[in-house]
Amino acid sequence: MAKTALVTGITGQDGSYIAELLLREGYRVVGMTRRTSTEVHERIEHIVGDVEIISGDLLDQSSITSIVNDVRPDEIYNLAAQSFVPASWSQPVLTGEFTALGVTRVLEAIRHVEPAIRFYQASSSEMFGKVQEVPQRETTPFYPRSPYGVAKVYGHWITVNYRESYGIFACSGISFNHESERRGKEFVTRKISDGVARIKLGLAQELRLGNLDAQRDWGYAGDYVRAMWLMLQQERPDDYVIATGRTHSVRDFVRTAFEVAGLGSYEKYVAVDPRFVRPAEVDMLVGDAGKARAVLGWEPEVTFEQLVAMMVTADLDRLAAHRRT
Ligand code: NAP
Ligand code: F7E
Repeated sequence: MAKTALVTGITGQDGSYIAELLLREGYRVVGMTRRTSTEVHERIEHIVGDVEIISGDLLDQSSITSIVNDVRPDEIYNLAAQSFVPASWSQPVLTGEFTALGVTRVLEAIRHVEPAIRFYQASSSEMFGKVQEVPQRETTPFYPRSPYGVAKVYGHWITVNYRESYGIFACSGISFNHESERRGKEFVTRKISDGVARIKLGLAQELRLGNLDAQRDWGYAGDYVRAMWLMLQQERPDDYVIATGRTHSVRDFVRTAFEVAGLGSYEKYVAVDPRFVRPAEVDMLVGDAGKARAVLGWEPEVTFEQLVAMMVTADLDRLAAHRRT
């Protein structure tokens, strides 16, 4: 019999990729979405006929419990969150409600409805924040630097706690930044690929950014969702770092993106704008995914250079097509 998976955050970047993977694996895929006055599900438009969409909200325990009760999933991928770090300073309480307590609500639904359901929690390298060790691995102590990072630390430990308290098959995937042409335009990589494409097509003259010296371990979202799925196929639940093991600065990303577009040096187009500088920064992240490699057999396939090229090309194609219509 086909397995059933419930995906919270199916309309987000990762939700769309995991839904595609699960459909390929023959799953019945159910996505939880929150009610909005306009139904824009851009990232899953191409598979909307193949997945079931149910309305529910991470803020609302009863909606989550009834969805779990009705759907009876074998696996739950908890990808929904307030995921934009700067918004966590302007909306810290809401971020805690979604990104921290939302995890407990899903785990409570599992505990009450069917404790055999397998659970994936989307934890984050933002938990390492002011890093205590280089590279960061599963045992590296956390030192979050934003309300988002703090909320994710809670989500991580409540996942571990429900595994240890109730024997739930609950896994925490500590993912480092992963990107794609479906990344939200407020995140730096997509802001750069979109901005570069606009400059190339004469739709913009400059690109305003914050801290160009921050370093991140950037991978491709399509590779990362494979690791999430693999975690729930193991004999035992555990926590894994998912990363490429290579780090680059925002400046490297900018430079490569301008080169891909054939615009030459970025310096005459990029302005540093203090509005995009954060109250507390995560200066450098680089992960050690040795455990995922050894236990899950997981390897990232897309390199940094391929990722930048993929994103810039996609934005150039999209904007050029839009201009023709
Ligand atoms: P994303 O594109 O921002 O998607 C977030 C999803 O959460 C959207 O589908 C959003 O729905 C949904 N959501 C937000 N609040 C909700 C609520 N109250 N109830 C129900 N759904 C809600 O994020 P992503 O990049 O795909 O990331 C997926 C998960 O991985 C997140 O938990 C993120 O924090 C975590 N993570 C991401 C990265 C990364 O680099 N991408 C790295 C580590 C961890 P709407 O469409 O309605 O807004
Ligand atoms: O920033 C710097 C900024 O917003 C990356 C989320 O998916 O990954 C993501 O969080 C870096 C930071 O991602 C701009 O200061 C410079 O150092 O793309 P970002 P993030 O904050 O690392 C983690 C793993 C998650 O879990 C999160 O959910 O880029 N930066 N100039 C800028 N950042 C933005 N957004 N905009 C700028 O103009």
